[in-house]
Amino acid sequence: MRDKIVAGNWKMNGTLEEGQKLTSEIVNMIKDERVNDVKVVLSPPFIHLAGVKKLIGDVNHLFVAGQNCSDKDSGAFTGETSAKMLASFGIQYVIIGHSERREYFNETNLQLSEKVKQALANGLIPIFCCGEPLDIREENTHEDYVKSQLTESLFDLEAEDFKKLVIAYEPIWAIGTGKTASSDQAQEMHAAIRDHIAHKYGQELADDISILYGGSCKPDNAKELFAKSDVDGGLIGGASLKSRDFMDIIKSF
Ligand code: 3PY
Repeated sequence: MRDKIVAGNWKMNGTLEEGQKLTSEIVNMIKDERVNDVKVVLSPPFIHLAGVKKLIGDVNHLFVAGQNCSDKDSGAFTGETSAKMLASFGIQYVIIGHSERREYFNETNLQLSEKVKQALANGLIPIFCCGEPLDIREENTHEDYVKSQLTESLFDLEAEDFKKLVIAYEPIWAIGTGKTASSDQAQEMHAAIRDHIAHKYGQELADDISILYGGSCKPDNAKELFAKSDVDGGLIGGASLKSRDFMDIIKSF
């Protein structure tokens, strides 16, 4: 049985007060409302991580993720945060390779491979993002594009490491644009990703990997997306900043 996961990517949003308010609201809703078997991950900016972790305490279902980690272990890398530091704060997940990191910070598949290894070596679960830009989708080469992202960043891992990963498929043309991939488009890509993993690591392992959909996932489309057999949850952008919307997405399973 694969984990069902809904992860809120706050991106660079929220003052101290706003971050605390949002976290407290989510904690209270999770305590009060039925959440089935969903793992809920909050991924605030680095500066909020310790505070969010503290507010969450040991509430069931709730986990915390970094939005990034360094590809280096430690040293003179001003502004960077290592996987080891995240782990030392009790953080459980880390988002790696979000398209905004790839586009605005020029992160390459090779560098992301190092980040994944840093995360795994420090006991963090990487949420590895992949996805194609609009021109690649229009050329109809999106499957090959996403498969290469996975091959180049992840396929040198041993099976026992690979099976710890969570994959997030986020078509770039659907991020922050209000456009969502249809549930059929999402299912098609998730199945292709799972198939690609199965070719390398075997069907049994591939069947155990959670693949999340990201890109304008909202309360009104989450149910249809999550109903698809290869969609195991979502990586949620804007809608994760509103506690009611985020909860409604979580409860779409
Ligand atoms: C979005 O839905 O906008 C995201 O980028 C989630 O990571």
